[in-house]
Amino acid sequence: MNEDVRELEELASSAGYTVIYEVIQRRERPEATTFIGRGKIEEIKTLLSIRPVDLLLIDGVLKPSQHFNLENTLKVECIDRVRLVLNIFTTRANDRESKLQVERARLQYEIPLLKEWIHSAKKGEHPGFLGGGEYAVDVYYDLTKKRIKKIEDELKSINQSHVIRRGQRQKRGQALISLAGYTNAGKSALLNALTGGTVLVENRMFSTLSTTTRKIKDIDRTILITDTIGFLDDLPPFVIEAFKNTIEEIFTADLVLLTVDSSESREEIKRKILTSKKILYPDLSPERVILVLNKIDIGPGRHLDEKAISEWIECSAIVKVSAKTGEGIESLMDRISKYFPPPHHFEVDLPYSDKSENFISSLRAFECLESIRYGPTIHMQGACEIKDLERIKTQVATLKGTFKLLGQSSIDE
Ligand SMILES: Nc1nc2c(ncn2[C@@H]2O[C@H](COP(=O)(O)OP(=O)(O)OP(=O)(O)O)[C@@H](O)[C@H]2O)c(=O)[nH]1
Ligand SMILES: [Mg+2]
Repeated sequence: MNEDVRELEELASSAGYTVIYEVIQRRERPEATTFIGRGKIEEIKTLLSIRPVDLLLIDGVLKPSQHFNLENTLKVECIDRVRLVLNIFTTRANDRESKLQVERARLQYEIPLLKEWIHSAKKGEHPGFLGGGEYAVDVYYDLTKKRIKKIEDELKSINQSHVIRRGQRQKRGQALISLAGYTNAGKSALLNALTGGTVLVENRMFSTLSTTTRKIKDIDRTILITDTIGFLDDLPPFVIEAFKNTIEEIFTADLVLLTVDSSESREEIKRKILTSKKILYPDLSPERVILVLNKIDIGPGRHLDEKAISEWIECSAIVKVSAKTGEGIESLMDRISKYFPPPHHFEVDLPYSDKSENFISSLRAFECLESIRYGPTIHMQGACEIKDLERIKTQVATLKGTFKLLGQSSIDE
């Protein structure tokens, strides 16, 4: 297999296509009108006459005019990298939100192509869309624009429910981790290893399109983890934009596990890390990222020099694991626990006063209050992060109350 087109072959097989033959062209930049140079076009024509194929896959992103000219010249359907990915997405979308996201991306992909059709139909270079002439393309173009608008409205309203859910999660003090990384890195396998779950894991690209959230096991605090769509090189911004709802889950998480397949060559690892970096940074700060080198049970991952990796990407930690064998999962759990220290539980008794009531309101506002009982004193139980402990203790002392840290020796103020 030629290394240069390996990824295209993987994408093709993920889309269910069988590759019959490969043609490699080496040139500085694509040919302006047909993407492929004239000589290669003749070579492909000959190949096609000997062994016709259903599709010609192009490892690149065609401009609408190149697409149009290439199909016209070769008389075979041409699919570029973006279209191929969109075809895979279409077969994988299985819930309302991902179906809408994929449809939006497909329509946005088609818009410039439609413009090209309109342009050439007007110049009389083309009989017109589906034989319906220039008018039919115009109508289809308008319908496409309207449909995109409708999809965007529906996606916005679905996103509202995500925003509400995130708000509720924060109120409950639940932390959220999201998995991010190149497609097929093992994100879903890692979710299963950390949660004991059984989400779909497959040796195919883009198995996961929609998000799934599960609770991390064996940690003394509710930490949720969300699986997300994988990344790929060379995807135009509109494809990433189409999956805005899903990608937003990554940016709003408290911590991101950036997962990398470390079983590949050093160059591939670097390329995939840099692609992920381009999508995630600078909207995500490196302190919120743990780089997880997965698949250390195969390939050179366990021997990778962390110093070299930190030259490619800044992050808060690098952990080597195998989601398959479980190796390193415990140290990843330790890292996660350190990142989210369990809340500190305390008991407070306060005398009755207006100032005490104000203090109780502030505890409520910060979601630190777990229970309250009005007796001879106001007796409360609560929990907070370590950073808030000192402030609460000082306020209780000012109010002439008593403060006791539960699970530790009592501290009377
Ligand atoms: N040897 C080995 N294989 C792994 C490991 N983790 C995942 N895999 C395999 O890698 C392939 C991809 O795993 P997934 O978990 O589906 O990857 P993903 O990142 O969720 O992929 P997409 O959802 O398609 O973006 C599957 O064949 C897994 O069995 C690992 O630690 N070691
Ligand atoms: Mg997956």
